[in-house]
Amino acid sequence: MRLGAALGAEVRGIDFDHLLDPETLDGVHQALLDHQVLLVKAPTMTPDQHMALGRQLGEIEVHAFFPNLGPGYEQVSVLDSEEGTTASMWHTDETFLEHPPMGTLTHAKLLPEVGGDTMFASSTAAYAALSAPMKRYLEGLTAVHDLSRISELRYRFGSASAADYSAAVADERRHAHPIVRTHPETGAPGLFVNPTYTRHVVGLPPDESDMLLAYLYRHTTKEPFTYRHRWEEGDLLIWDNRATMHMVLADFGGRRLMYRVSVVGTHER
Ligand SMILES: O=C(O)CCC(=O)C(=O)O
Repeated sequence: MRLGAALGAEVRGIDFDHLLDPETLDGVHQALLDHQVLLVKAPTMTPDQHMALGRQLGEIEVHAFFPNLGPGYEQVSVLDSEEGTTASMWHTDETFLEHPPMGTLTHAKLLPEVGGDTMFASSTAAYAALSAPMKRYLEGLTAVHDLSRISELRYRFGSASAADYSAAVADERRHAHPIVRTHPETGAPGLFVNPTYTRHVVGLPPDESDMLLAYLYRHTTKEPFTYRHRWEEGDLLIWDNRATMHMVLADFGGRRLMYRVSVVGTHER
């Protein structure tokens, strides 16, 4: 069942007590390519089952900086609003890596009474809607994605020190990616920049780079390219990290606790 016009669909009939049989796995994989964000109702799914499902889609990673469930469960990251971990700015996961994850599976454990929805945007739908001259302009441009951008923003807003920011820059966790990337499986071109990690467009002066990136963010997050997920506890969302951006709406008060597993991406083009 489709959830949004541009992206999002619900998949039913997954039995978490068993590994997916090859036919069901192919179906889930194809649905992910077709719809970019999948909802699976998984109220009883355990962290072991969460990891097992991730492993059926590929190798699962230990996230670069999120805390995790600890020994034996390092690949299950914990996003707990009470620990200050709420990803409330548009991003594609870990794009500062040479090979960002191909997808992420996020499970809602505890939700606030109201709010805390997650927004998704389809970067392939956004690219398709650009004018031909803009598509030509973007061809061949690359942008640097840098983990230290988070510290820079925190520094600007007063929640990180200059020393923290400098240390993050010195860490050199960055990578340049084409602004338009071809999806390795569907062949669809998509915009591949995001305000959390993308620092600048290579070869452009700062004001041109800022202007271009600001335009691309505004364009990609236009309503027709988005899907808003209103979570229920036990929801599992699987997103294609090669074709989407997402952000949590920080419009909630109570605790919001999510477990997440990311699948390593190795087939970028
Ligand atoms: O908590 C969510 O809904 C999304 C989490 C997120 O942004 C992430 O896992 O990268």
